[in-house]
Amino acid sequence: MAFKERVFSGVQPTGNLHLGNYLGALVKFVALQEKYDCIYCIVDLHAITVWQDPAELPKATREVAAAFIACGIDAKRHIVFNQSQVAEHAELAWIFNCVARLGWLNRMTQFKEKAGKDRENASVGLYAYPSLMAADILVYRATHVPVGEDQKQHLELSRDIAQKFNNDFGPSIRAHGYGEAFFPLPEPLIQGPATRVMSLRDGAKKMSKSDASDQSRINLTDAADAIAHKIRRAKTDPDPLPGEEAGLASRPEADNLVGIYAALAGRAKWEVLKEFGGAQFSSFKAALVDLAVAKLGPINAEMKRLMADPVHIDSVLAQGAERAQVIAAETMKAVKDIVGLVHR
Ligand code: AQP
Repeated sequence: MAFKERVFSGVQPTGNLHLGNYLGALVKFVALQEKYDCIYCIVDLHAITVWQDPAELPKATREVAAAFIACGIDAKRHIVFNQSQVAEHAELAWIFNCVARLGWLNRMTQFKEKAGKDRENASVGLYAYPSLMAADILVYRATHVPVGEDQKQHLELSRDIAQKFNNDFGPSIRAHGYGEAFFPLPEPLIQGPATRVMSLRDGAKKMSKSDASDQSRINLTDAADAIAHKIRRAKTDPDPLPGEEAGLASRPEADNLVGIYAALAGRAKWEVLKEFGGAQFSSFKAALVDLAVAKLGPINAEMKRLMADPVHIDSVLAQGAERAQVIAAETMKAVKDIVGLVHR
């Protein structure tokens, strides 16, 4: 069965939105608006799988909404909302908890990383996170999901859940006239530059909101002088930049900075190296500061302007939630028919 093409993706309101989120997700979200119907969600139910200060969470939620809009997402043509306003996400996640297998969730590397050594003390929500993510996507029967490299494994699990639901309930899906398969198998959209932006302090670690060192990331809320300071202090090695991409192979920090430059400039890494091959990091970093400030400065200013009017942001989220819920409610009705749950 051919499914209507639709994009879904989410960002957690866990504070410190950074350059990795921008290049790995937001830039792609904006580009996809031209070709697809898009639903972009601030996944606050995911955020609370680890402790969030209730006094900070609303601000972090509005900050992601402001970043979406400031980067160029059109909340009128597409849908922008926060997850907890559409209860169907949690409802479908429960059904998916009953479809997904323990063995599948046991293999998820993000849980292992986030739970760390104190696994017994991690929340059940953190463990079941991938079921909720599958529900986020599939409650809209979305076909394409733009994400960074780190989310690839979760997306594969979403496909496994969709496939198992379609198989387990196949006769019921057909009996209710929903065709051969009810859920599409969502495709990850991971291609493009900067699918994995690394920490400025350690080229082996991804840039992350939860890194204890603020120097490890460029936040979208950083002012120009903070951006300059962080790039100048970014870890590098003593050699000049190579003239060709192969020369970056065992130099993760250099590779990361060249990758960031290329992604911000909309150029390929080899083109950047053609220009900067042989240069010292001091002059390359100066050029990177200029480029990063030119690209992120206007976004930062627009986010500030939007954040000054939380009532407006809340109304954008409420309108988005209303439109999202129409689609989600229709899916849940069908899912209840298919599973055999009596409903109104
Ligand atoms: N370093 C990164 N490079 C490229 N893409 C990235 N993404 C995150 N980090 C990088 C992508 O950003 C989107 C939103 O991510 P998220 O907020 O939902 O969760 P996350 O992946 O857990 O982000 P963080 O920064 O790593 O948060 P913490 O530290 O809380 O775990 C996703 O599409 C993600 O791929």
